[in-house]
Amino acid sequence: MNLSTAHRSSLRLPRSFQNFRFAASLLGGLLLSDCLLPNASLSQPPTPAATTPSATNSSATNPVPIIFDTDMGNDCDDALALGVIHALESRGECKLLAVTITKDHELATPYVDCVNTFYGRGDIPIGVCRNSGKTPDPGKYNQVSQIMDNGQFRFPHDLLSGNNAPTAVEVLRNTLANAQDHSVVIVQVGFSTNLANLLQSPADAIHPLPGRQLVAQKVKLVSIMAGAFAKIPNEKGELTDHREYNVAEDIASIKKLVELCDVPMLWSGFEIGLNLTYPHQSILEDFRYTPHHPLPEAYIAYIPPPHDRPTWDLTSVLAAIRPNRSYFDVSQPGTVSVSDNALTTFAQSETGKHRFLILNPLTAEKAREALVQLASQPASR
Ligand SMILES: [Ca+2]
Ligand SMILES: [Ca+2]
Repeated sequence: MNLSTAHRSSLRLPRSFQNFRFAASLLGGLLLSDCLLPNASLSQPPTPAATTPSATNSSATNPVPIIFDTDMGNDCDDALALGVIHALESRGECKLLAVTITKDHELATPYVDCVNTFYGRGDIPIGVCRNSGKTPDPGKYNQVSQIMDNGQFRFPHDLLSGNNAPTAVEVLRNTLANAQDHSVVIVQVGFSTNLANLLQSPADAIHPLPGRQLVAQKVKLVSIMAGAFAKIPNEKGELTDHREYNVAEDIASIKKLVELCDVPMLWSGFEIGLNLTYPHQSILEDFRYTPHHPLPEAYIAYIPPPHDRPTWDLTSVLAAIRPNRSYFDVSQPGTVSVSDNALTTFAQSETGKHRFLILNPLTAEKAREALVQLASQPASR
């Protein structure tokens, strides 16, 4: 696949591949066993998430402060992931401080504001990355924000265009400046453009520290959906190295992120969400508490049921906010490196700040059902 065409929408699985996956599942969970062996040869077994020192602790009295950095509009998992964050905030488990966007199209902002407003949090700051040239197409579902019923927006919002939004770096620096030290979890589920720009930002009137030091002081964990840490079946079912979309779209920026980010990073590779699909029955059945809902309408606009979309971005949210619930296993520590052709490689080391998620067949269904219940949880403050 040409990198320039490695768009999430082009990753819609052909029928032959879906049949392969179905056959594989019948053959005793091939995808969950044989295909999920990490590239890295681990000299020690993976550790359950519950014992991960880089994991954040959450409790009802101490919600995790979170920044969500997303390429909203390129795939519907970003929309579901934002819904999961709101559900967890309603449960007192996190607090969404800001959303920053790496999709360079003006309609991503109004859609995010629609979702935030739907959940009763329409004033959450939203920052954008204008003129980056990263996926400047409108995408398949951000137009949901533009739907009118009887002359009114179906999904109320007051940020009408990303052209009027502050830059992501401004929003990120402001948000971190006002946060407690070593408290913030950044969940990055799109390209690394915004975080690379933040890490390279100079001291300014917002905060006297340059970006790299500001992140080191304020951020506790970066939970990132990017890369691949297992071989991925191609359309013929052959296991291959995978150039993951979020990496391939901005290789220079993810290299900068890896180089300059001094805080722990938890990676959800392509194989996690691929093998933990969101059941389309939930899209059809679980959102009926309201006539219109911005999540299923986005999902259906992206790929209508019956299609079980991978949960890529949702997994990075769940693992970050509920680290002690053993939804996933976690690798030993090490360091991820990114090649010039968008491949990610993990090298285990005791001093490494990176870990990656490992899907455990014994807990995968628990993780899937948690994501379904959270994504479809009725909105409440
Ligand atoms: Ca708003
Ligand atoms: Ca995404």
